Amino acid sequence: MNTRITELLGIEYPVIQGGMAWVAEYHLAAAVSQAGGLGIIGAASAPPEVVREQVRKVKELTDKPFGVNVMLMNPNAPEVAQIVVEEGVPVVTTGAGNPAKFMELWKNAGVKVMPVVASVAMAKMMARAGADAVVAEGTESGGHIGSITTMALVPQVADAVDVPVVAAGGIADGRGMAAAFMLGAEAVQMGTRFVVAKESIVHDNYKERLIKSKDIDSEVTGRSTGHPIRVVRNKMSREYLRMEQEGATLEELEMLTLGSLRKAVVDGDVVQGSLMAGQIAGMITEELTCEEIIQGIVSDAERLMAGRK
Ligand code: TUI
Repeated sequence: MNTRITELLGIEYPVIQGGMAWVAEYHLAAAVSQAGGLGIIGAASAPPEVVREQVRKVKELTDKPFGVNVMLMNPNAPEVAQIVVEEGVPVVTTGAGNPAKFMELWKNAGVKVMPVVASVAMAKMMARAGADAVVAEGTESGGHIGSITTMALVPQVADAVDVPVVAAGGIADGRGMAAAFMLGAEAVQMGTRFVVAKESIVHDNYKERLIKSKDIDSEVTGRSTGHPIRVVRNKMSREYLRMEQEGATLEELEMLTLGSLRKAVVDGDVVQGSLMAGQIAGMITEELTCEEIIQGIVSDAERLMAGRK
């Protein structure tokens, strides 16, 4: 399973953990990196100094490569971008926007940059701007999503750029990983699978809700606002969709969701909290360690790709 991505990042297995808001903190990132994948701290909307602390804690737990995801809708993104350089973070992924204005800073510092993209146009733009790889994220993913499926997006991105492509969205096992490789990807990024990892600090109520969820329990809120968010359906998502249909203002909708991800992740409020998760949640049936998840997916994918059942 050596690919241009394992070479680029200096990791053992082509498995990357998504930079999920609230979820992707240092315990999870360190466990994924220790297990041979690439663990990622999700900076999301955290204060910049909290991100610095998180980075330092990962370094205490592992000597292996890790990354930080810079969420570009965060007004503090410029400070986070700078901290990444100051702390010598080896890899950056970006989400929910165009990281062009930070490319020079990161490239000059030797940071490997992998923007998350949801379209061919964005992938091309990022490759031209000097990205080392792109993460092509399909609409099956949890959280903030684009509109193209992983099945359609990954091969079109792979055809359009020369840099290696990481597939994300709807992948949680060896079959998904093998399929992604057939589509032209050289690594996979998984988020939802790692939400339910043993080392994930996510509240047990949230993990249990994902384990119980079925394929059709996935819902997208916020399509009308231009910021679609995929979640597992609950009272909160129903209320949001009702308000959206009734023409609520952006402000009213934001009031409803303010702090809702924290409510779900930290407080375990699966009724009023925002249960961000991908469409693959229905396939997750147990809580495993990051090492078990990575070993399982890689050995299953290798076996399938060798043509054995
Ligand atoms: O970023 C994500 N997923 C996220 S971020 C997040 S935190 C959040 N919480 C509430 C509201 C908004 C965000 C939760 N989940 N995935 C990566 C991703 N990036 N998916 C799609 C995109 C994307 C979209 C548009 C990347 C670039 C882009 O370009 C627009 C432009 O600026 O040209």
